[in-house]
Amino acid sequence: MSSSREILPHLMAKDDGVDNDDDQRTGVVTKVKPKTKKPSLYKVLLLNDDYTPMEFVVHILEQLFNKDHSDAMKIMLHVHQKGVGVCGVYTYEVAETKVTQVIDYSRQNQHPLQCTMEKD
Ligand code: TYC
Repeated sequence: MSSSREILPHLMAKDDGVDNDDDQRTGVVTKVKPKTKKPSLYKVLLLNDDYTPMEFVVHILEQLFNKDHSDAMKIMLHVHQKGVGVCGVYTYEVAETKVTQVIDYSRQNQHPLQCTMEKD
């Protein structure tokens, strides 16, 4: 005698990772682990120097890090006074892209501004 499991497998519950104990025929146990690991995050850091104009740093924070003018000013002044500051936190590849964009854009404009990233 066939069970509905064999005749209508497409109507049976999907495997949602929970072991429903419905493997009685073979004794095989299947347990699928939902894979939802959160990605590591990285801080993008701006470094102070004596030559890059303050307005240029503010411009970078507004254009590349989507800061409003007030936040951009605060971050720029923090870096100016402390030597280093966080301009954003991103996944690895996004952080890497931001660092490259800051350095490339700064060099195109003959400024020595430095930018780096570190694990959050
Ligand atoms: N120290 C620079 C100046 O006095 C301004 C500056 C701020 C430069 C932040 C870099 O990441 C920086 N013109």
